[in-house]
Amino acid sequence: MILRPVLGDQCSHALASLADLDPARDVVLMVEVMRECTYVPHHPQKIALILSAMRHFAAELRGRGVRVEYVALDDPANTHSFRGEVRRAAERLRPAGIVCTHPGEFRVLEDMQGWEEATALPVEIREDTRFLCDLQSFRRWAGDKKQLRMEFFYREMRRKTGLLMEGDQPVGAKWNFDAENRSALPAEVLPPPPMRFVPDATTQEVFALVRKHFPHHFGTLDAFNWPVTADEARAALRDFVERRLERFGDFQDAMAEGQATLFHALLSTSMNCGLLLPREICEAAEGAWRAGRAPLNAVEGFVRQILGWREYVRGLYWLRMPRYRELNALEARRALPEFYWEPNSGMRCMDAAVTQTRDTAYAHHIQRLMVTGNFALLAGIHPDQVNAWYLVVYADAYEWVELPNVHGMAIHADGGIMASKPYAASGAYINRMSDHCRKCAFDVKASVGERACPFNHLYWDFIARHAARFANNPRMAMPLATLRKMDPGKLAAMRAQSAAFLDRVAPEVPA
Ligand code: FAD
Ligand code: DLZ
Repeated sequence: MILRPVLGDQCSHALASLADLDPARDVVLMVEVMRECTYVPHHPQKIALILSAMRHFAAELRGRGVRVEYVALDDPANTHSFRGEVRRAAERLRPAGIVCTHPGEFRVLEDMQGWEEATALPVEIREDTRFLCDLQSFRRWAGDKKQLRMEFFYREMRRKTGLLMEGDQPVGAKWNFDAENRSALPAEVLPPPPMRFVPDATTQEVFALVRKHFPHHFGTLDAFNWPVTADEARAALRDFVERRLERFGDFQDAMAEGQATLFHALLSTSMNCGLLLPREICEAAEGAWRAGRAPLNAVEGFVRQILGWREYVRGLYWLRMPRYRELNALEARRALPEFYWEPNSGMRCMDAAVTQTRDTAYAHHIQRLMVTGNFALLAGIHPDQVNAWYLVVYADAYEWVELPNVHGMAIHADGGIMASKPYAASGAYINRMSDHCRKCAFDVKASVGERACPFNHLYWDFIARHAARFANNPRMAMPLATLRKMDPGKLAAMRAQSAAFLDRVAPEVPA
C-alpha cells in the first residue's frame, strides 16, 4: 500500500502522485491543519476556499472508489502539522512508502524532505506536472543569464506548447499585443458581473468552522463567491470565455469605481488550488479566437498571463529561493501603514483597493501592482511587511506566485532580476487608468500642499532618493532627465512633504 498525501492546493485528479494510484490498495491522505491556516493569518475566504475544495475533492475521490483518510480541523487527534499527520497516518496504516507531489512553497518542501526521517519510509516527491514548464527546463532556460526577461521565456513556451502558433511563427505575426491593451474604461462600458456560486452544505459547514477559529483574521466571508469544485471552476472558465474574454485585452490595465472585476477571469484561485489546469484555460481561450469569438489582442494578452507570467514567476521562485526572499535592493525600511488594513487613507484608489480586498479577497493585477504595490515601492516599505500583507489578503496567494510578483515586480526588492525597471508611477498614471482621482479628496494635479496627491511627492522623492542607483538604467532615463531639470525649490518642497507624510504613516522599522 502506498500513502499518497494530497495538499490543499493540489485538489486535482491530474496530480502526478495520483497517476498510478491503485484504488484497491492505496490510500490518499488529506489533512486540515492549523499550521497551514495560520502560518500567516490568511483571509477567511482563502481558508474557506481551501478547506471546502479539499472536502469536495475528497468526496470526488471516494466517488471514484479511492480510500481517503481525511483529518478534519476539529479532529481531537489532529497534530495540526503536515509532518505530524503524515507520521500519524504512517503509524496507523503501515504503508510501504509515500508518494507525493512537489509543493508550492519552499517551507513545505523543507517539511516534506523531513518525512522520510519522520516515518522511516521511502518518500518520492514527484514533479508538479500541472505546470507547463518543469523546474529543470526553467533552470536550463535561465542558465547563467543576468536578467531573466519574461518575454523571452514566454516565446519559448509558445514554441514548446504550440499555443497561438502557426508552425514556428506566432499567429498574427507578432508575439505580443500589449500595446493594444492599455485603455481606460469608458463610462458607457459596463463589464458583465461575475458568475455567482451558491455555497452548498459543505461550504456552509466550512464557513462555520472558519468563523469559529479565525474571527480576527483580516477580511470577511460574506461576499464569498469562489468555485470550490472542478465543475464550478469549468463553469467559471466558460463564463469568462463567453462574456469577458473578448474585452479582456482592451481593459486589462483599467481601474474603475464600483467595478472590482472588470473583464478579468477570476480564475487564479481555481488554478492555484488545482481545480483547473493552465493548459485547459489557454486552450479554451485559443479556441475562442480560432472560432472568431474573441480578438487576438485579448486572447494573446490572456494566454501571456498564464503561459508567460504564471509559469515564469514559479520558475523564478524555485530558481532563486531561499535567498530571493532576503533581498532588499532598495534598502526599504519603513513600516506598512495602518491603512493597508483599515481603508482610511483618504486616497480614493488605495481605499478602494483595500476595501475590495477586505470584502472579496481579490484585487486585479493593476490594483495590486500600481496602487498598493506602487505605494509600498515609493514609500520604501520593508519587503517583509509588504510580502506578509500580500500573502495574507488574497485568496489566490501562495508564496511561489506572491513573492516574485511582490518582491520582484512591485517593489523591486530583487534589484532587477525580474523587472528591468521599477514600476514606479505618480498620480498621473492612476488618473489616466481610472476614475478614482476625479472623486478623491486629494488633487492629482498637485505635488505640494495640503491637498497634493501623495503619489506625486512620493514619486519624485523616490526618483531623487534612488537617482544614483538608476543612473545607468536606460529605462529610467526619462524621469531622471525630468528630475535634473526640476526647480530645486519645488523638489525640496516635495521631498520635505514626502518625509513628513511618511514619518507619520510609515515610520522606519527598527533595524
Ligand atoms: P486575470 O487578470 O484575468 O489573468 C488571468 C490569469 O493569469 C490569472 O488567473 C493568473 O493565473 C495569471 N496571471 C496574471 N498575471 C500574473 C502574474 N503576474 N503572475 C502569475 N500569474 C499571473 N497572482 C496569484 O495567483 N497569486 C498571488 O498571490 C498574486 N500576487 C500578486 C501580487 C502582486 C503585487 C501583483 C502585481 C500580482 C500578483 N498576482 C498574483 C498576479 C495577478 O495579479 C493575479 O494572478 C490576478 O490578479 C488574478 O486575478 P484573475 O484570475 O482575474 O486574473
Ligand atoms: C492554504 C491552506 C490552508 C489554509 N489550509 C490547508 C490545510 O489545512 N491543509 C492543507 O493540506 N493545505 C492547506 N492549505 C494549502 C497549503 O498551505 C499549501 O499546500 C502550501 O502552501 C504549499 O503550497
